Formats: sequence, C-alpha cells, structure tokens
Amino acid sequence: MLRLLLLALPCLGGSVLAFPAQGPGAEPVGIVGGQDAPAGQWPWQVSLRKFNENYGQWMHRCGGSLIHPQWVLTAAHCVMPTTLEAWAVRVQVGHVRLYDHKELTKVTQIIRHPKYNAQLSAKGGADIALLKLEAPMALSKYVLPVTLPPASLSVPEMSCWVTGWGDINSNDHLPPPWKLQQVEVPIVSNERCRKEYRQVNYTITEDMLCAGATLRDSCQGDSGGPLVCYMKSTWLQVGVVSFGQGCGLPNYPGIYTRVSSYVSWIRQHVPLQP
Ligand code: 4AZ
Repeated sequence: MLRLLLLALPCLGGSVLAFPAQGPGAEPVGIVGGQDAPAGQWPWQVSLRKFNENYGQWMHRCGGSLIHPQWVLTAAHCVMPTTLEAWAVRVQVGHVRLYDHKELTKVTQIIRHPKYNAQLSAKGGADIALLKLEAPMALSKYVLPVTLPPASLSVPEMSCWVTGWGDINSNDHLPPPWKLQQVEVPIVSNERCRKEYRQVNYTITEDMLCAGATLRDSCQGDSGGPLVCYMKSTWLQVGVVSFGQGCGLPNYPGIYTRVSSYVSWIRQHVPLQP
C-alpha cells in the first residue's frame, strides 16, 4: 500500500503507458467489482496527485474527500514520507475522469495524525491525514463536502459505498478514460473481521472498520478515499480506505480508518462549515 502507485501515464500524442505496481513483495493491488460513477453522485471525491519528476506529470496516487470547502481528508500513508511537502501534492476536485483537464488545486498544508506510525504503516492504525487547500473551493453540484459522523456513531452491519480510481483487481489497473468507480460494500463487524484477519496476523483495532465481500472491495489506488453510508437521510463518511489482505478476496474485507474515532482530532484543525 505504500508503494508509489503509477496508475497510468497520459503520454504524448494521447497514447498511454500503464505501469503495473512492481517489485518484491508488491501486494495485490481500485475498486473491485465496481461500476462507473455518475457525475455528481459523489461530489466530495478527490484524486490526490503527486508530481512525478520522470514524467513531468501530476499522477494519481490516492483518493481523498472534501470535508470542508478548504479541507481534504485522506490516509496518512498517502502522504508519506514525512519529508513530502505540501507543494508536491495537488488535488483534482469535481471531476469523474482523471487526466482529461488540467485544473488541479494546490495544497498548502499537510497534517498527518500524530499517532500514525510510519514503520508500522497502515497496520498500526491512525491512518488519517488532512490537506489544507490554497483557497476554499467554489461549491456546485459537482463539488460538495461530505458530512462527518458524530464521534458516538457505531456503524451497524449495513450496506455502504466506496469509490475511487484504484485497481479493478489485484494488479489490474483501471483503464482509460479512468472514470471514477463505485461499489456497494457490506460493513463487517470488527469482531468478525478480527477473526478473519487473525489468520494473517493483522490486528484489527477499534479505530479501524471493515467492509467488503468477495469481489466487492477497494484496492490499491483507492487508499485515502471515502467509505460512505446513507444514514439519517444523508451520506456520512464512516471510513477512509486504508489497507487489507489483497483485494476482493473471500474472508478478507477491506480495512478502513474509522472516521468517528478521529472526528475530535479533525475538529481541532477543520472548522465546522460556515
Ligand atoms: C492498498 O494497497 C490497498 N482491499 C488498499 C485497499 C485494500 C487493500 C490494499 C483493501 O493501498
């Protein structure tokens, strides 16, 4: 999950080179089992970009969500190492396709959760970070912040949605034109999730939340993106895509940072919407 994701590179003459995740220990790497998301369905979804020196391109690295006109929520592992500075990160807001236009929004501050442990990575929990945008976004039908849950929220075993431009299967990148994908995923209780993950020695802590089923999951490149549930007649962001054992595998749901565990930390930095 920490591997630099080179989702794909739009190249000269409109042709495209795709770079699969490589290297020893490369994990199965989008959204598995998804469909194209209609424009305006998930108006808080953002694509987090990092400048690739070799290709001179701002490449998709992770997802994120607009939680305030000037703030994006993402995963801490998406903005590592800590030497990664705000100028090297930009976001695309308000579009379902990657790379079909050049407007990116500048980031002026990266706040990683102080309890995120770079050595343990996502497995250590607190996989959450905030990005401050250079100016508040103009809100529209296509650009709207998502609602955060109350700290007291306990998410029942219901059906929710995860979105992103990540891989569509282990090692299968989302093909051009890179349209945002969505998939409905069941929430899995921490108790059940813990039992499954014990087999691979992962510890599921209270600040994590599990969701997914066979061939319905998030995957590499979706990290940092939102898991939302329709509750109390609105969409609440209950999770941030964090990690998991493979993608869409039976018995291994995706693992998310539980947003309700971090609302008070978020509120220390992000004002309530005006
Ligand atoms: C990753 O490597 C990753 N199936 C993200 C999500 C999931 C697994 C891996 C969940 O970024």
